Amino acid sequence: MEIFNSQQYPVHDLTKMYGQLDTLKKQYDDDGVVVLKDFLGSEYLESLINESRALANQAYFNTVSGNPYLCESDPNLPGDHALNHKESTTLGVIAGDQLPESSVSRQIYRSQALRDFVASIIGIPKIFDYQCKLGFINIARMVKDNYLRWHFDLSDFVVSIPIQSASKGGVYQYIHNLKSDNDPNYDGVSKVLTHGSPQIKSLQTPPGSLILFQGKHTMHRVTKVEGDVDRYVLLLGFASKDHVKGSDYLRQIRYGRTK
Ligand SMILES: O=C(O)CCC(=O)C(=O)O
Ligand SMILES: [Fe+2]
Repeated sequence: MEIFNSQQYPVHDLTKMYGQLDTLKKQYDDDGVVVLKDFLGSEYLESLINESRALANQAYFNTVSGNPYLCESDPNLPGDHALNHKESTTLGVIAGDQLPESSVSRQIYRSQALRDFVASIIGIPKIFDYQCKLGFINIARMVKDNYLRWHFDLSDFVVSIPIQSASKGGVYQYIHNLKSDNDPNYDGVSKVLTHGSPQIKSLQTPPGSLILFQGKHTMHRVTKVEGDVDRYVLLLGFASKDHVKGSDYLRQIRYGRTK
C-alpha cells in the first residue's frame, strides 16, 4: 500500500505527469487553489481519521478576534475600515509535537516526493521545513458552532489534506486576488465583509484530497460547523525558504503554549 494514489498521481516520477503538471500550475496561478481529489491512498486516509479521533480530546481550543489581515486594528481609522473589521475564530488545534513519530501525518510531511511535486506546481525551487515543532504539522479540529473567520494567510502558500468533513457547514469559501503584495485593497475587502460578494466561491474538499492554496492574496474562511460531525484537516507547514520559525506570540494564541 502506498501513501499516495500513484496510479492517478505518479508523484515519484514527475516525468510521467508532464502535461498534467502544466495544467495544475496554470490552475494554481489562475484560481489561487488546486484540489487533487483522491490523492491519499484509502488505507492511509483511514489511519489519518483514526489518528485524529484518537487525539481529538487533546486539541487546544481558542477564540481569537480580529481583522482579515491578522494584524492590529487602527483606532485612528473609521470603524468600517477593513483594519477595524472584527470577526471571531473558534477552533481546536492538535499540534505537531502531539502527533507520534510513526504517525501518518508525519510520514506525509516527510515525503520528499510530495515536496517536489508541490514545489513544481506552485513554482518554487524547493520546499523547506517550517522550523516550529508545534506548527510544522497541525490537525485542525472544528466542532459544532466553530468558525474560521475571513482572513489572508501570512505564509505564501498552504498545503492541506481534508480528513473528515462536517455533516453540515464547515465549507471553505474564498475570493482569489482580493489583495496583492502592493495593494491591501482595504475598500474592496471592507465591501466583501459588509455586503458579501457574488465572487465568493465555495470549494469542494473531499477527504483525502491534496489542496494547494495561495492564501496570501486570497481571502478565505471556513463557514460555521453545524451538526455533530467534527471537521478535521491536516495542515502541512511547508516553507518556501529556510529558517522560517514563527513567533511565540502566535504560538501562544494557537496552541496555548510556546513550547
Ligand atoms: O481549515 C481549513 O481548511 C483552512 C485553514 C486555514 O485557512 C488556515 O489555517 O489558515
Ligand atoms: Fe488560512
